[in-house]
Order: sequence, then structure tokens, then C-alpha cells
Amino acid sequence: MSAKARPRSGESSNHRPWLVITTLVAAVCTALALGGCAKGRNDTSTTTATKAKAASAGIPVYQVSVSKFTYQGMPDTVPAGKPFTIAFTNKESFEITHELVVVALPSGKTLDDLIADAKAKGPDSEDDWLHFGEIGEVDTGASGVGTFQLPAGNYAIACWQEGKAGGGKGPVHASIGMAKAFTVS
Ligand SMILES: [Cu+2]
Repeated sequence: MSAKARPRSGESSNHRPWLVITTLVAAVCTALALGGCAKGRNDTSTTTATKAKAASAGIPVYQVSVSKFTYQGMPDTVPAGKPFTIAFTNKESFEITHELVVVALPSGKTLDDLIADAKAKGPDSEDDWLHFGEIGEVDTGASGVGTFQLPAGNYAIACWQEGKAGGGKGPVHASIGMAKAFTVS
């Protein structure tokens, strides 16, 4: 569904989240999210319902949020080879779209390399990193949910959206620090 929601050139089918066992996206629109439902989310399930489903299946649910272009709540380590769910909420105080893309940090690469790449190449830099699924466009006041299952290794979550506070385009968010490394072990 993320491919439909945000097609990008250069993403081949094997670049898609083949290890994601399920990806559920729930858009929760609040009164503050002006036109926040207009982007055509078809899934009407709520974050609460998804959490309940995940909890009943024994899958841990991590509450991750973003404010001031900074992810909060993402654990430093998650278990390898076991499903986990991220409930991602955009808690900005202004209207903006964020995302949570899970990518591998290959041997010899660090989060600093990802950030430097985003600074140098902007949105095109997203394709430099192997994707393991994502929670696509989440507007201010909304939440998205995804379930992931990852082999052991080093990973990051990052946002390659380009919106800026007040409207228009600014630097890709990963380049200004909307990225966090985590370990799967
Ligand atoms: Cu962002």
C-alpha cells in the first residue's frame, strides 16, 4: 500500500518491503488535521483496533512519535526474526507530512552516513538504502501503523519527506536529523 500511496521512481519490486509480514495503515484524523483525510487512506481501522489485534497476537507494539522533526519512542534494540508493530504518530504543532521508512545500515555505514547522503542528494538519497518497509505519509495529528519482522543487523528509521513548516518544500527531513538508528538482535 505504501507503493500506491507514494510511488517513487527507481524503486523496483524487490526493493519493496518483502520482509514485512503485514502492514496496516490507519489514518486517525482529528479536528485539527485540516483536510487531513483527503489523501485517500482506504483503511479505516483505528490505531486502537490495530494495537488490540497486535497485542492479542503477542506482538509488541512500540509507540513512536515525531515532533520538531525528531523521532521519539523508537527502542534502541528490537528482537530479531520476530514481528513487532510500530504505531507512528505525527505530533507536530504545525501541518506537515512525515513518514517512517525502515532501512538497513549495511556493514561500515552509520546513521551519520545516511544523514550526510540526505544532505548531499536530497530525496534521491532514499534509493541508496535497502528498504524493509515503511509507514507512509502521516499528516499532523494522524497515526500510521506497520508490522515488521527483521533479520539481525543494523537499521535506521528515517523520513525523506520535504515539506517545511508553513508550507512549501525544504530540506529532506532525514538531512535535518529525522533519522534514528536501531539494532535488531
Ligand atoms: Cu518528516
